[in-house]
Amino acid sequence: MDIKALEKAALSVRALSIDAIQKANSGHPGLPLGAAELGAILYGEILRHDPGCPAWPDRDRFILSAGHGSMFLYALLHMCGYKDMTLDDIKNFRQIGSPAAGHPEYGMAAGVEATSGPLGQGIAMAVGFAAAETMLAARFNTAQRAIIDHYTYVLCGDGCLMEGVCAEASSFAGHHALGKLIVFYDSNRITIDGSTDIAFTEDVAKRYEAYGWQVLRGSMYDFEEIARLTAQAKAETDKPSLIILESIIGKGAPNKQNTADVHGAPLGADEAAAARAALGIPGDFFIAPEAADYFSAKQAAWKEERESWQSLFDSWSRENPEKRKEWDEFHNGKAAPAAMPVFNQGEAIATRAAGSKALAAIASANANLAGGSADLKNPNAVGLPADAGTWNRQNRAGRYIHFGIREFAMAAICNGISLHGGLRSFCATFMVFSDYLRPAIRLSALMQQPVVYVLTHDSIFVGEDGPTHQPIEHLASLRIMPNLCVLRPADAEETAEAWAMAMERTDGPTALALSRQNLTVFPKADPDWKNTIRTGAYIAKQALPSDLGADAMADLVIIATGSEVGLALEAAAKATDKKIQVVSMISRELFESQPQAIRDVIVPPGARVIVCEAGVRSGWERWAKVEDILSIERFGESGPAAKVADHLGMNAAALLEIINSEKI
Ligand SMILES: Cc1ncc(C[n+]2csc(CCOP(=O)(O)OP(=O)(O)O)c2C)c(N)n1
Repeated sequence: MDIKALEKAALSVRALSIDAIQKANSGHPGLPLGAAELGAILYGEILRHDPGCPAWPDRDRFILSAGHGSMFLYALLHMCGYKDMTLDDIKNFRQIGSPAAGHPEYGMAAGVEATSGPLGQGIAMAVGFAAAETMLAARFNTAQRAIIDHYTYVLCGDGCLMEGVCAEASSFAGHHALGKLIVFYDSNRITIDGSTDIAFTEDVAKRYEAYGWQVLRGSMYDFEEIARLTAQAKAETDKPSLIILESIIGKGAPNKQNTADVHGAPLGADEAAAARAALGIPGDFFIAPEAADYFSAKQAAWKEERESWQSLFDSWSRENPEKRKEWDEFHNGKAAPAAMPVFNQGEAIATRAAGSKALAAIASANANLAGGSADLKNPNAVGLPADAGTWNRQNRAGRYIHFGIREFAMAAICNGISLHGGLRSFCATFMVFSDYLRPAIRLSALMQQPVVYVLTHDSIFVGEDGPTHQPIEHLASLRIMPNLCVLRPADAEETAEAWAMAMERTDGPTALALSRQNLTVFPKADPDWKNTIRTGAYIAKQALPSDLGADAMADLVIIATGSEVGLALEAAAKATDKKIQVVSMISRELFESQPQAIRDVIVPPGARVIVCEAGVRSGWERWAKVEDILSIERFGESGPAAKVADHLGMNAAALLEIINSEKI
C-alpha cells in the first residue's frame, strides 16, 4: 500500500470537492473533506472494480448512502478513470445535465450504483444488493468456480443511522447473516443543526451488535487501520460489519472543520483559500500528479483482475451450458412469457387470489424473480411455488423473502435487488400501508427500476378491520407519482394481464391494487381486450350490440376501476332505459397518455361520463362532473364490507341514482 500516494489521492478529493462546490456555489463539502482518506483507500485498494468495464457483473458495489456528499463519489470516479465522469462534468457540478448531479443519480454515470440522498435508503438498498449477491452466487456458482463473489460497501453518516429505514434494513441484514455487507460509518458527530449531542446519543455500536453485526472501530485517517478493519470485516462471513470511523467533518478547512457550517454550504472564497493554503493545494481543480500516477498505475491490475474473472466465467460457461443459458435469461432484461392461469366467467375470486396464481405462473417461468411480503404472505397471497424455496441464511437459492414487518426497508431492499442486476423483485403489503413504502417507491420510479408492488386489500371493502386498514386516498396518491404505473384490475382475468403488464415493464415500477373480496369474472365486450387493456382501459360492456352501428353509441359512459367495475355492470344492467357503456380503466395515467383517437374510441366525445371508484375523487374531475363521480371523501368504518359500502354509499343503488339524476 502506497501511503504517500493515498495521501495525495485524499488531498485531490478535497481539492476537487472544494472547487466544484465553490464553483457551483452549492453543495456539501463536509463529507468529502472529512472522509477523503476512506475514499482514497476504498477506490484505490479495497474495491474490486474496473473503471474500463464498469458493468462487470462481479464487481464490488459501493453505495454512498450519505448522498449529500456526492462530490466524494464524483472525485473518485473521475480519478479512477470512469469515462462518464470527466473533469468538465465535475466543473459542472450541480448543473442541469451534468452526471455530477446534486445527489448521486443512478443512470447518469457508470459507477453510481444507486440514487442516494434520501438518508437511510442507501444502506437499505445496499442490503438488497448484498442479498442479491447471495442469491446469484447460490444459483450460479459451482464447486469449482465462483463467478459471483463480491462485496457491498456503504458509506453512511449520522443521518443515515438515525433514520428508521436503516434500523429496519440493518436488523434484516443481521438476521439474514449478510456477511459480505460492509458499512463504513463516517462518525463525525455533526449534522445540519449542530452536534449530534442535541438529538442522537444512543450507543450505535451496541445497537448494531444487538442486530447481529460485527462492529469495528478505528480512525478515518489511518490507512493501515482501515485496511486491517476491512480485512477483519471480510473475514467475518456470517455477520455484516459496521466499521465506525471517527472523523472530523470538513477536515482541512481550518476555520470551519468540525462545525455544522461545513456540512452543506460552500466554504466561501476566504475559507477555500485558507483550506488550499493549509492543505498545500497549488491550483484550481487540482489532482496531485502522484495521485493521478497512482490511479493510472492501477488500471492494468484492475483490468487484469476483471479479465481473469472473464476467463473464469468463460470456463464456467463452457462447463455449464445450462447455467450459462439461465444466466443470459437472468441478464437480458426481459421477462419470459408465462403460462398464465385461465379463469371462467362467473367465477367469484378475489383479485389477490387471482394474482397469486398469476405470480406462481410468472415465478415458474422467471427463475430470477424474487420477493415477498412484510409478514402478510397469505393475506397478500404472494407465496411462491414450493420449488422456489425460501431465502434465508440456510438457503441462499430461495426466492421467497420474509421481510418481517419492515415495509419501508422491504421496498428499499427490492430496489437494491433490482439495481444489482440479474434479478427482478416484488414486494407486498396492504395497500393502506403503501404510505410506509412510499419513499422507496419514489426511488424505484426515479431510478426506473421495474419493481412490482403488490398492494392488496385495496378499498373499504376490507370491511371489519376498519378505517386504519381501508385505503381511501391511496390510489389517488399513488397515481400522482411520475413513472409509477398503477394497475387496478377488475377481475381475475384482468389481474393476470396486470401481472403480465407489470413484468413487461422494464423502465419503472408497477403497483398492483388487488381486492381482498371476491369479484366475479365478467364477459368482456371487447374481444381484443387483452391488447386494448394495455392502453389503460377497454370497453367491458357496450351500450348496445355493435352491429347496430351508430345506434350503438352510448348516451352514457361509466368509467370504473377494480371492484367497482362489477358495481358499474350491475347498475348498468338495471338502467334498461339508457344506452350505457362500461369502461374498465385499469390505469388512468396510462389511458391519459394515449393519443386522443384511442381515447375517443373508449370514451366517445360528447357522451355523459360517470366515474365510480371506492376512493377519493381527486384526479377524476377531468373525466366527469363532480356530481357524476361516485367516490368516498372520508375515512371508512369498521363493519362487514357490504354494510360499510352501503353506509358510505358505495353501491349500485347510489350509482343508479347518479345515472338517473339527469334525463338524457
Ligand atoms: C430523509 C432525509 N431527511 C433529511 C435530509 C436532509 N439532510 C441532508 S444531510 C442531513 C444531515 C446529515 O448528517 P450526517 O449524516 O451526519 O452528514 P454529515 O453532516 O456528516 O455530512 C440532512 C438532515 C435528507 N437528505 N434525507
